[in-house]
Parts: sequence; structure tokens; C-alpha cells
Amino acid sequence: MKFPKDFLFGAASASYQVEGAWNEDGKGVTNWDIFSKIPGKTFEGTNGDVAVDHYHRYKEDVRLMAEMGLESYRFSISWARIIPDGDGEINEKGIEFYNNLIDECLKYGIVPFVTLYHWDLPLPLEEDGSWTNKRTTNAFAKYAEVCFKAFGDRVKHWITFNETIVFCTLGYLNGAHPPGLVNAHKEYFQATHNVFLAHALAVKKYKELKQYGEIGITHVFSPAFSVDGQEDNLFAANHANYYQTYWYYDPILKGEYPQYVLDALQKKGLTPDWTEEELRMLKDTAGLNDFMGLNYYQPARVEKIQGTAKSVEISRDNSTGRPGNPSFDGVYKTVMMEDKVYTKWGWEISAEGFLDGLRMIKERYGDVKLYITENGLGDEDPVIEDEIMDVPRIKYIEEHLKAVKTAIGEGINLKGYYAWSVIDLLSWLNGYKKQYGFIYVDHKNNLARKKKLSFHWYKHIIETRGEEL
Ligand code: 8VR
Repeated sequence: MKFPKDFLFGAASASYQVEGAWNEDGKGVTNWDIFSKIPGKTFEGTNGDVAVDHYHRYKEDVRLMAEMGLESYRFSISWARIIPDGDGEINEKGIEFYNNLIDECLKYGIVPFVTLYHWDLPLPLEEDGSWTNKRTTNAFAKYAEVCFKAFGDRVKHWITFNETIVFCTLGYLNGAHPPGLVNAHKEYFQATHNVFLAHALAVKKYKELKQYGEIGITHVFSPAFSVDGQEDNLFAANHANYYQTYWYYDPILKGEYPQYVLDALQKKGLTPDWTEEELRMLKDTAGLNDFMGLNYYQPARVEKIQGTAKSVEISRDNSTGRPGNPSFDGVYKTVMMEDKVYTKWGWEISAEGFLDGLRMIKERYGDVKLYITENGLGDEDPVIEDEIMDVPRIKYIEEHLKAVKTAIGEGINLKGYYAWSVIDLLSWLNGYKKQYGFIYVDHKNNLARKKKLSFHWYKHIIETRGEEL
């Protein structure tokens, strides 16, 4: 079987991780411009000031994507390039940059798939309460509208937010992302609600503009499974799915929060401040979502904590996706299992978990249209006689694409696959050591680009529409 004709083979990036040019052409300062420079926050103090210089080299990069046969490029817009202070004046130079990038993609027939928020927030909003302040919510709606009007004639695929769970968990529970708060439970839930509301406002606006494209959100997809058949661990896995998946997916796809979590929040005094009108807004816009984007790297293996949990430990290891953290409420923890396979950063490799998770999504949310908006292998790539032989990455993507194919065969409405990442880029917390790309960037040679083995492999997969998988 070949993948259907309308299925998009793509790859992804994010503004802060690739662009650099952090203070050029009128761009405002962001939360990450500041946070990454606080000693100890990132691996070897790396930051996005230059990143891989995509801002200046986008033409070369898009040409390489075209050579690879890429059908779609998912990238994010840096809010602070468009509206430097968050909710004030528009910066025409910022609009110009993304116009050029979009036009460059279209020149080769590459479909631009645009994320509005991939974690870089204009500093004035960050300093005024970040996502706990509804000022940020309203500012986002305005920023989104500016983007729809500037780019919507050519961009027909929009993602509002990337991985709300990650920037809220790392920002408010374990201090590893800005604003760097630890165990701020109330703020955490408030921030998630304010993001869902911002998403709803943007979706409503997008539909009012009648640009006839599609809009959705991208969430982490990390389905939780019990480590065994024991009752309390099965309970823990279900509990984890409520907090880690349904809390995020339900307000978007069902327009309401899961009652199971609401009841617990009320008991603990953690219910976000919201109005009836806001809740109605979520309800009214749920049906307007065109798709859900899933970023899948690994499932969660869950175990019930007996007794009381240690509080969240703030170490880089625990903040970068390696299992081991207790849940904020001390009910369960994620664990590494002996019979599973892990990457060098401790992320489980499991295409089966992916497929089982997709079935779980179909069961709860029906036929919603899905895109895999990220999936890939973080590795230190082997270099043999000057060639980047990233065979483990090929294996990883191959297995996951097979799972996608099986899912489509089962009637799961999957319309595209975006490998993370198109090019090696800056990892938020792991510097340049952890590579994900099809294109290598030589940091010792003026950031020169070089095709990896996986580049040629993915090109073949796209050409043959995955027939051999
Ligand atoms: C996703 C993020 C993306 C990347 C990839 C890979 C990190 C990284 C944590 O959570 O959307 O920005 O972020 O995962 O892993 O290493 O930078």
C-alpha cells in the first residue's frame, strides 16, 4: 500500500531553535532570550542568539528541503518579530521575513504548516505574569489575527500552540523553562486554561475571516500505560491519562474539562479563575477545530506511588523527558522498564505505544483529523569517513511510519507526518549535542549544511509514497 495522495510527508522546526538573529530587524526580546542566559539553565549555556542561522540561510535550507522532496515544512513564527512588545505596534520587517520564507516554500511547492506559538514569548508579556495573565491571552488573539491577515492568503494550515503541557509543566511545576516556577500548582492550571482560551479566540477569529484553510492545536501525545496488571497501577495509568492527555485534549475537542480532574481541583482549591463566558467560548469553538496535531516521542509507563511522593526534583535529567518524575499530586510516577528500549536521553522507543495510543484517541474523540506534527530520534549521530550515518534515526522513523500506515488502514484519520526535525537545531535544554535532523550543521565550519544518510532515505520514502514500508 502507498500512502494516500493527500497525505503530507513533512518535517518541522521552531523559530527559537533555528532562526538566530535574536536582535535583528526590530525583533523584540523574548522570555527565552533572557532565560537561556541564566547560568545553569541550559546545557553548556547554549542559547538561540545564532542557533543555526536559519534567519539568514532560509533560502539554502528550503532548497535542501525541496531536494529532499519534502511536501510540507512546519515552522513557527516568532511572535516578537511580528509584534516586538507583545501587544503593541507591528514590525513590518518581521512580516517581511515570514513572507519571504513562505514564498520560498511555495516556489518549490512545499506546503507551509505554521505554528503561532512554539514557546518564545515577548518579554513584556512574560514579565507581566506570562500565561497566568489574561493580558497574554488577549495579546495572543491579536497577534494571531495579524498573522492570519498577513499570511493567510498563502498559509492554509495553522497550529495555534505547540505542546501546552510542556511549557506549562516545565514553566510552573519544575522550573526548567521560563518563568521558572516550581510547584506553582494554581498557576499551572491557570496557565493551561488561559492558553486554551487564547486558542479558542484565535480559532473563532480565523473562521470569521473565512480564509478557508484549517486550524488546530498541537499537543504532546504520550499515552500512559500501566507497568503491569495490578489494580493500583492500572488506576495510576488512567489517572495519568486524565491529567496529561484528557485535560489538554478535552477542552479543545469536546469543549469542556474532564469532570474527574475538575472535582479534584475543586477539593484542592486549584480551580482556575474563569468566567461562564470563557467556558462557553470553549464549548462554542470546539466544533470549529479542523484537526489535532500530535507530537509523539514516547509513551508513559506509570506506577502508583505508595505512601507520599518526594517533591519534584529539579534536575536537567528530570526536565528533559526522561521518566522518573512523580506527578504533581504524588499519585503516580513514570518509570523506566527493563524490557524497553531507550534513547541516549532516556526516552523510550516504542512504535507499539504509538499505535495503541492512536487507537485510544479514536476511541475517545472519534474521527477527528490528525497530523503527526513531530516524531523523531534525538541522537549523537555516528560519523564514518566524513559521512553522517544516522541509521538509528532511519530505523526509528521507519518503525513509526509503519505504525502510521497501520493506523490509516484501521480507519484512523491521519493526514500527515512531520519528522522532528528537518535540520539539526538547538535543543531547549540539551544544546546541540542532541541531534534530530535530516540535515547536519557543522558548528566547527561556519554552520555549513550537509546531508545525512537519512536525508536520502526520507527522499526515497516520499518518492515512493512509503510503498515499501
Ligand atoms: C518537543 C518540542 C521540540 C523539541 C522536541 C525534541 C526537545 C529538545 C525537548 O517537545 O516541541 O521543540 O524539544 O520535542 O525535544 O530537545 O529541544
